[in-house]
Amino acid sequence: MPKLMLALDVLDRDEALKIVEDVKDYVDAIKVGYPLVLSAGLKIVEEIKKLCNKEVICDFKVADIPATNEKIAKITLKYADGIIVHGFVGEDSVKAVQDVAKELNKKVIMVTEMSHPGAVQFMQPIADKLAEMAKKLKVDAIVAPSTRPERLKEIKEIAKLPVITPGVGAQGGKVEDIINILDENDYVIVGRAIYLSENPKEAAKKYKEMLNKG
Ligand code: O7E
Repeated sequence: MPKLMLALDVLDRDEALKIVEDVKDYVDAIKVGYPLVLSAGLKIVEEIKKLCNKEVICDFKVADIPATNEKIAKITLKYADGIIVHGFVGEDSVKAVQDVAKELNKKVIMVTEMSHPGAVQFMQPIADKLAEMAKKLKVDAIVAPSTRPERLKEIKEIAKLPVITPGVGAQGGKVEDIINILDENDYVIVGRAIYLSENPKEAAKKYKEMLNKG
């Protein structure tokens, strides 16, 4: 059964912590990105971890030269359990982050093909190559889309690595369309369908149960 990762893209610290408190029994990991960190500061990661004792991943989709990637990774991984990087910038840029992560025993997760419609324009044509690179570099996991289950399957088969898959819920992806592709090392990311729900706790419970049934 795949795990559930909450994408906590709210803009207010107190709201974020309230949602974490509500859903902590049903989510396995929490992903924070620019919306929350630029609003509340990177220390929000520490606060979330203290509150729920779950893995917290920083989704900064790091995509710079190796020297700059290294700096970003050092600051981020002081707090977070893992960091998300782009692969299209090339092996050296990803390796720079991996070197930092290895020293700190943290995770590096690499994007292959994104979940939004525009990803077919430039990312899809190179996504298989990115999956091969992820395999070669032995990153800890890759990102591939729930909105295109056939691509999720193909990319997972190429990389043979754990997958973190966004697109379920607000972007139209459905648990039943991806559940058979995934295993217990994979994560399904759900954001708005939980945190914008009238009852985030019930929504998280519902997704957790759907993943368990699969
Ligand atoms: O659509 P939602 O609200 O369920 O949120 C999805 C989250 O996953 C959101 O934080 C978005 O930035 C992220 N995401 C995608 O939606 N598509 C992608 O291709 C990649 C990501 C992402 O998180 O990348 C790293 C895992």
